[in-house]
Amino acid sequence: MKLYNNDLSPFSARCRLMFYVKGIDVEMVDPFADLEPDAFRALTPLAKVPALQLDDGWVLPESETICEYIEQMHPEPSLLPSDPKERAKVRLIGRIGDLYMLAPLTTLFGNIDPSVRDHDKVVAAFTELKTALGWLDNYLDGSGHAVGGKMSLADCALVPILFFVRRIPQMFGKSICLLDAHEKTTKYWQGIFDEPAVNRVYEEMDSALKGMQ
Ligand SMILES: N[C@@H](CCC(=O)N[C@@H](CS)C(=O)NCC(=O)O)C(=O)O
Repeated sequence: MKLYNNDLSPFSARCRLMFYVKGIDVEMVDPFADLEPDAFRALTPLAKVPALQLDDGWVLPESETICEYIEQMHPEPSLLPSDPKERAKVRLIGRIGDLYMLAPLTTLFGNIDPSVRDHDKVVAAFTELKTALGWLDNYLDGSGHAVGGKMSLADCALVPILFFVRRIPQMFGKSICLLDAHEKTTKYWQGIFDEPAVNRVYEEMDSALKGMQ
C-alpha cells in the first residue's frame, strides 16, 4: 500500500496518524516532490494529498474516506467507538474540523505572504476559526482524548488541525495562543501527547514547517 502524502498537509497527517496507531506499514510518496503533476492527476483526478493506492492499483483520495476505509479493512485497534452516540461524536468532531476549522486555516495559509495579503479575509478567517474553536470545546470533555477516553479517528483529525491552530498566529506576527480561551481544548492538547503516535506526527509536521520557513 502507498500513501501519496505530504508531511505538512493536515489531511495527510490525519491518515499517517491512523496508520501509526494501527501499526500498518505503508509506503509514503510525496507526489509534489516525486511525480510529474500529470502523472499524479492520472492516478487521482483531484490531484490532492492524501491519496491511498492499494497493491492492486486502486486509488482512493480524501482523508476522511481513507480513514474510514482503513478502519473497515483493519478494524484492530478500533478507532471508532461501538456506542452510536460516541461514534457520531467522532464524526461530528471530524466535520467541525474539516468544515469550520480547516476552511479558515486554508484562507489564512494563503495570506501569510504580506505582499499578497487580503486584510479583510484574514480578520474574517481568524473570527471564523475562534468561533469554531468554541464549538469544538463544547464537544470535548477536558480529557486527553477527543471521544471515549481512547484514540479514535476524531484524534487523528484533530491533532494536525490543532497543530496549525497553535502555529498560525505566529505566522501573522501575533504572540497569542488561540487555545488559551478554551479550557477543555487546552487540557486535551496537553493530554494527547501521552500517545507516542501523536508525538511522531507532531514532529514530522514541525520539521516540515521548519523546512518551509
Ligand atoms: N478534502 C481533502 C483536502 C485535501 C487537500 O486539500 N490537500 C492539499 C494539501 S493540504 C493539496 O493536496 N493541495 C494541492 C492542490 O490543491 O493542488 C481531504 O480531506 O483529503
